[in-house]
Amino acid sequence: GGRLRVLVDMDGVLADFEGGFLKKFRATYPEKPYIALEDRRGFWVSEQYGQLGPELSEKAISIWESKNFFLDLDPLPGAVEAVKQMANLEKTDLFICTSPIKKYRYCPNEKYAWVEKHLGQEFLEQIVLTRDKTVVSGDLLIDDRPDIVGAENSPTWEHILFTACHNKHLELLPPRKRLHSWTDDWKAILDSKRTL
Ligand code: BVP
Ligand code: MG
Repeated sequence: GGRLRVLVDMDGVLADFEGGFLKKFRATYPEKPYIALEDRRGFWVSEQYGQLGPELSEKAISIWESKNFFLDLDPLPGAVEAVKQMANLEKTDLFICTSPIKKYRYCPNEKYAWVEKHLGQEFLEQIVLTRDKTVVSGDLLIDDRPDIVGAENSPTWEHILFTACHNKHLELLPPRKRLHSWTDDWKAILDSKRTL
């Protein structure tokens, strides 16, 4: 068989976007209501905060548009170790495939800085920044967003839904699969895509 190409998302898969958001939202707006991670539903934080109060969508957005938001995100448990292991597997090419926000002052730069800080300089070669993951080719895409669509109607990858607070209640239609966390058997998912 040839090489297996695995695309791994960053926010919600390697970096704790939801936890980092909630921590900074509460510190910045201590008087405002917030949504506990247990109560998160739907991919868009901004939409659920908008339902809480009319000004809360904008306030939520201001958090991830701020300097150091993306850089300060903690790695999710086991993520750094898993990605390093994956990158070292034989016949495996790992790419970090991540969508920056459109407010580009800090986010793209900080995503590179985060990868260098937590994974090492050699992983800067593996970064793919795109707002449309369907045009990136790969065998697998590990991503916490349930609905990944774009210009390409038939992406080459199989999407593995990485479990997050906002998607854990969704029931997936077969044959869709989940990776429940980085302690789940990601090697078996990779091996299931390898050819003889
Ligand atoms: O850059 C992150 C934050 C942004 O979407 C990107 C998710 O990237 P992937 O993990 O899919 O690669 N983002 C933006 C909003 C609202 C914008 Br208005 C949001 O509610 N949640 C969110 O993650
Ligand atoms: Mg994500």
